[in-house]
Amino acid sequence: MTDDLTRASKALSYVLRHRPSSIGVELDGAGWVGIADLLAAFARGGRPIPRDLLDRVVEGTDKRRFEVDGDRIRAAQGHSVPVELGLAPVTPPDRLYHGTSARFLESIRAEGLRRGRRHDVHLSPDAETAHRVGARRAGPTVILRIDAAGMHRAGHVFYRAANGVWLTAAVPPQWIEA
Ligand code: HQG
Repeated sequence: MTDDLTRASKALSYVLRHRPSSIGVELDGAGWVGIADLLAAFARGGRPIPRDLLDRVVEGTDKRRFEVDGDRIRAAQGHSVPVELGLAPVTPPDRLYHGTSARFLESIRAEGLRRGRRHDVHLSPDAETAHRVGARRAGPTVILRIDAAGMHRAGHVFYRAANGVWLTAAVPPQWIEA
């Protein structure tokens, strides 16, 4: 990504996931805000995002972090503010993956995967994606294989965000295979 795209993507992530109040906008209960209102608020705050740059952020990144519906936008997932994305529970594939740093392993083996400040634990549909997620962290990357079918049979609920990320509330240690 170019610097402009990266900067705009980070600014949009911050506002749409974590701190809408930082530029004085409000999200609705499902995380949506009007695009015109959002861009006006960025401009008022002295960090304007041109509309064509917003469009390139929405369409141009492989992560598909944002969803546009008509004249409104929301983050596809990753919120720390309370939103109800309205995703339907879905049967997961048999295996899902979680990429992380080796330095977290001991704690993860003891406690399972915890959602931290996000709404859910994020899981990847394939090992390559999980590797990319884990490589954001310092230290050697490890890929954990999750028995999603077993979890689902045991009553754990899974959702798939619009960008293909799998979400579930927590992964207790017994479902982590590797
Ligand atoms: C770790 C990015 C110790 C967990 C990515 C992770 C993804 C534990 C970190 C999305 C733990 C949380 C999500 C435990 C979990 N003990 N460490 N019990 N349980 N952890 O960023 O999954 O750029 O909140 O392994 O591509 O890394 O935001 O979650 O390392 O899709 O669009 O605690 O974020 O996308 O880190 O990443 P995060 P994540 P975006």
